[in-house]
Amino acid sequence: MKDEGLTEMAPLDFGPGRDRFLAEVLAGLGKPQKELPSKYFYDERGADVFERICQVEEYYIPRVEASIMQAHIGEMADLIGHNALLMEFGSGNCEKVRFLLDHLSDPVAYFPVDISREQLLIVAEQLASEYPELEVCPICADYLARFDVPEAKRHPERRCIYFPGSTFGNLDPVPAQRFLERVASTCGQGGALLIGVDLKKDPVVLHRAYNDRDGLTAEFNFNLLRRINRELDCDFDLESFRHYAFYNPRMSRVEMHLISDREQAVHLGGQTISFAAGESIWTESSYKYDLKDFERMASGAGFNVERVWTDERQWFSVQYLVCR
Ligand code: AVI
Repeated sequence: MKDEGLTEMAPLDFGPGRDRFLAEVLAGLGKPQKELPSKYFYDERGADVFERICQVEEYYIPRVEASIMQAHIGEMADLIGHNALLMEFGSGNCEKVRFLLDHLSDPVAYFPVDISREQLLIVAEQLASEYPELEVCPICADYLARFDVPEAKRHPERRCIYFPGSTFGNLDPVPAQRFLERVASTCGQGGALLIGVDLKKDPVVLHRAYNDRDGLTAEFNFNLLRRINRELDCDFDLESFRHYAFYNPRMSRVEMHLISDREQAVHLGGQTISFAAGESIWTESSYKYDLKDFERMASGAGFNVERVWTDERQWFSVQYLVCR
């Protein structure tokens, strides 16, 4: 629901339309191991369920990351410096960036980038009214795809890209490496990346985090099928799939799947897609890193890891990378 009194704000729109959504879903379901792109979780309902996941006790990421931010925000703001242009990838409800903005010295602009058009517009309008001195320019885009970054009205001292929440972990290794290279070219020499990176830990903790008692992660997973049914005229029977998430230690990732309970077929874009009983659709991976592996990747993309902050248990890290 839009807040009254806020002016209508037009995003720069590079977001995928229905045709691309359909093409990507068909391509994923046509593979021997069926898969769906996790970026499509975040329609309005998916974004809302994800916000609720962030409040459950088992899903430690937001809580631990917030504690690291609170403990070290002064140092982070000093490193980012005066007059920065802040861009956020996967800005969601923009909750986290407020804390950062409140501590930065006269940031020139904030560019939130998100694929969820509805949520992006609402929160960008709210932020613009809360920070009247700040240029807020929402960009609707899949941040893995190429898109043009506009110039800020005021000249920034540096571009800093903020990528919290371990969303980086949702990228497979090759796209993850390419993503870091793209970020390095977007922020330019001397520019920075402030990134949340989830770390390897006890698999039991990970299992609980992606199998919460309230069933919110399952609901989040199912919402992808619900969205495909609604937006692409498909006929998935949600009752006949099960949420299945587990930690794969060999690949250092949590895998999320939807398992078909029975042999069945669904119809999409004029095609019939068959499922065997027990067959899975792989919907998401969440990679967990150790500090050395991540540093190697960052360095290969042209970044120096300047600072790493972690919590006492070393469950999560926030890292400040500078582009060489
Ligand atoms: C957004 N991303 C970092 C979350 C994660 O932990 O991979 C998405 C999520 N999937 C299930 N729960 C949360």
